[in-house]
Amino acid sequence: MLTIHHLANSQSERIIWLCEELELDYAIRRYERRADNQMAPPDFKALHPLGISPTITDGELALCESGAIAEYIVATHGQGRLAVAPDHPHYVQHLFWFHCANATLAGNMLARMVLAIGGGTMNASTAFLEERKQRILAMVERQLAETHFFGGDNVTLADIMMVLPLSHLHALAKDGWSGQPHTVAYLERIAARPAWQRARAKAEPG
Ligand SMILES: N[C@@H](CCC(=O)N[C@@H](CS)C(=O)NCC(=O)O)C(=O)O
Repeated sequence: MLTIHHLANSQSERIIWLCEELELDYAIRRYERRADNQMAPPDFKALHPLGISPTITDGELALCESGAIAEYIVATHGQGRLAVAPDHPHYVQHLFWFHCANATLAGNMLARMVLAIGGGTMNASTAFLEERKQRILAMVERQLAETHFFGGDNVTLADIMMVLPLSHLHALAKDGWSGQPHTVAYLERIAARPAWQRARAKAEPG
């Protein structure tokens, strides 16, 4: 059976949300983070050589990486729903945001986190990352002024990938993100979706 190995408060929420949007029959196995360093526990690390969340298992298969997992589930369990075909008018837009989410936006946030562990003061590295993040956020805001979702008029895999990093940035924004009104409205639209609400309840019950 398709099983999401869900590390508490982690990116596997994306995959739970995807499975709820697709209304799939699947299982969740939850793991708490290690108290000493907040990493995944040994039984989670044993699932796959990379040992990061999300990890899914499906029969003999164990797979990591949100983007690979999302594409796998849509292709093998979701009859291609939430993917965008090359002949769709929003295909390239969808493709761009699907990849930008992890490759540039989440990568930027991870680099900031690593630099913060090493001291946290503003320097050339953090200035570089900040400038790139601001450019992405300006693009996000322009995109969401034009279309309701990252792949056009409906939720697609691009949203499955983009919502998590944007939600983290929203939570960190001190002024309610007044400079990103369309982005905030987008996150509210997502939060109102029944599939999102079911996913949140399953990911972090109580
Ligand atoms: N690029 C990966 C990133 C996965 C990742 O960094 N997961 C974190 C949680 S959000 C994790 O597993 N941390 C615990 C650990 O490394 O032990 C993806 O999108 O799946």
